[in-house]
Amino acid sequence: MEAAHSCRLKCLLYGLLIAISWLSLFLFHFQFVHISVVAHSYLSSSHLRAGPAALAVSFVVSSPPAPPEVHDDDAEIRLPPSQCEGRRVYMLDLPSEFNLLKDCVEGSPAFEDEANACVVMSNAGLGPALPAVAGNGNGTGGIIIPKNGWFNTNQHALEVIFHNRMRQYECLTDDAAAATAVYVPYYAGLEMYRHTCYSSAAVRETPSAEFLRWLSSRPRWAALGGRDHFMVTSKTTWMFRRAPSNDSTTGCGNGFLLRPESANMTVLTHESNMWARRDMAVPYPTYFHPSSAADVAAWQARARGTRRPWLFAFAGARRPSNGLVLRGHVIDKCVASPGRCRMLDCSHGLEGNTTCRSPEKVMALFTSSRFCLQPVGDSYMRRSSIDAVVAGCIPVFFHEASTFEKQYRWHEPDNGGDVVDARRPYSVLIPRLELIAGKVDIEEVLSKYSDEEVAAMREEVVKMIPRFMYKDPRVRFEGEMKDGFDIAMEGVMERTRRIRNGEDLGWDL
Ligand SMILES: *[C@@H]1O[C@H](CO)[C@@H](O)[C@H](O)[C@H]1NC(C)=O
Ligand SMILES: *[C@@H]1O[C@H](CO)[C@@H](O)[C@H](O)[C@H]1NC(C)=O
Ligand SMILES: *[C@@H]1O[C@H](CO)[C@@H](O)[C@H](O)[C@H]1NC(C)=O
Ligand SMILES: CC(=O)N[C@H]1CO[C@H](CO)[C@@H](O)[C@@H]1O
Repeated sequence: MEAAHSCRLKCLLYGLLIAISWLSLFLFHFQFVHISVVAHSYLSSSHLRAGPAALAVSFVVSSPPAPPEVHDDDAEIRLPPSQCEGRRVYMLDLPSEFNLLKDCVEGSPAFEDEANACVVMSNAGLGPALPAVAGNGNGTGGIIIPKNGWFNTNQHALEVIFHNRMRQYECLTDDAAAATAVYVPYYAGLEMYRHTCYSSAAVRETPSAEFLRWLSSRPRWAALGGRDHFMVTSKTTWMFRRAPSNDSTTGCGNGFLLRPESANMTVLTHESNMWARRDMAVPYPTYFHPSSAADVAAWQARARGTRRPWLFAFAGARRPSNGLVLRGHVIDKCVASPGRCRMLDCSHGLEGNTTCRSPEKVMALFTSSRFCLQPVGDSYMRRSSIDAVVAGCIPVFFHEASTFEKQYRWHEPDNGGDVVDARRPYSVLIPRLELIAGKVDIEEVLSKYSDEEVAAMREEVVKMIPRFMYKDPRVRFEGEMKDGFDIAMEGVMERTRRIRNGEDLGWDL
């Protein structure tokens, strides 16, 4: 990790520069949006000690994550042929040069450093298991982290978790021709970690471009030009939309989603561009990965019953950028209401302060608050919104593009539509411009909800928990319950069936 240390200061400075250059790169006519390398909800909410820049380095120094401990011996989990009609998936076998986890072997030096990607992606992508924690954040007992099913999961781990779930998918087939869809287990997000920024276009573009060239030369691709292929990337859409022709070394990300091969595939990301979609967003992984429906029900009961002394809460950092005055505003409001708002201030959290990387602290705060504020950060959607759902804390959004209706269209329980009210049954939308202009006040808006209304909204949130979490991919789940993976697969299969029927599907389904 020597390189990580020497890089730290430089990387921070570069980070600032890049944040600024991204602003100009992606200055949409619609809205400001600040997209930086640091696509982290709590600045460095993950347990990557030295922050995202160091993760990039750790991928270079000692390479990526373990081929998951899941085995594929599960004839018994396969459904009878009739139930797999129209749902069969062929999982591509990638040559080892495209396996980004191939050097992560348990016992290797890569496993010694807690901040290393191999550890981050351990337990089939769930990360290290969390020990049970008692207390409810307000010193009155209860449980913050139950003893089963909780992990320090990195927010960029979904491509690994998803791959492991696919290994257990009940309608896998070895017969490529018989498959409705083809799953491409390539980790485009992990690949990007190795050179997110600072490097030339060639360095950033070449690996994934080579992968796509290989992929589109497979015999199975030819049938539909890849339009029955799907893959998962653990990043926002913005990181994959850099013009591939741009050889500047100052930018970040790559042009993965702009390539013709990706344009044909169904690509899942964590945030799509609601004004010009090329992909489908699916929820970030949170810390809860249960192995039975009973675990989920027990946690839901806990989320319903917990005492919530705080009216609202916020976990995050101030941002230096002028574009993010909203952040500062939200923090000021919270600080100004000490009896009603509580926050995890991550402003000093980039180096050496673990406050914001602690799942215990985040869950303690969110399970003792009624509303959880989710102002725009590096991009519109924050992993924190998913943590809020799991904690039974009603999310408060400040921009339409942050809402589940606009982002998680498959997972959102009502399947959205295009109408966004100022008041939803399970979330609150406070338009940021009115807030910044001083026309509305957060505390005033939230205080107006009666206890009964809050309880009713919270009940909706609690009912959504299964859809917004991912089961433990290493075990066979006990009981019936659809999780984020199951919902995503239903969406992928439905979409692929329609494509195969000749429908010319865009992304605005
Ligand atoms: C994308 O799909 C179209 C329609 O099937 C096909 O003509 C085109 O060649 C495909 N693109 C690639 C890069 O395979
Ligand atoms: C190339 O990228 C840089 C930095 O991201 C940006 O400033 C510049 O405008 C881009 N040029 C083109 C032609 O897109
Ligand atoms: C960590 O951050 C918290 C909250 O901002 C602050 O109170 C604390 O002093 C910081 N600790 C260290 C060691 O920097
Ligand atoms: C330690 C602490 O923050 N205790 C608070 C728990 O909640 C009660 C009632 O809402 C407050 O009065 C305490 O100060």
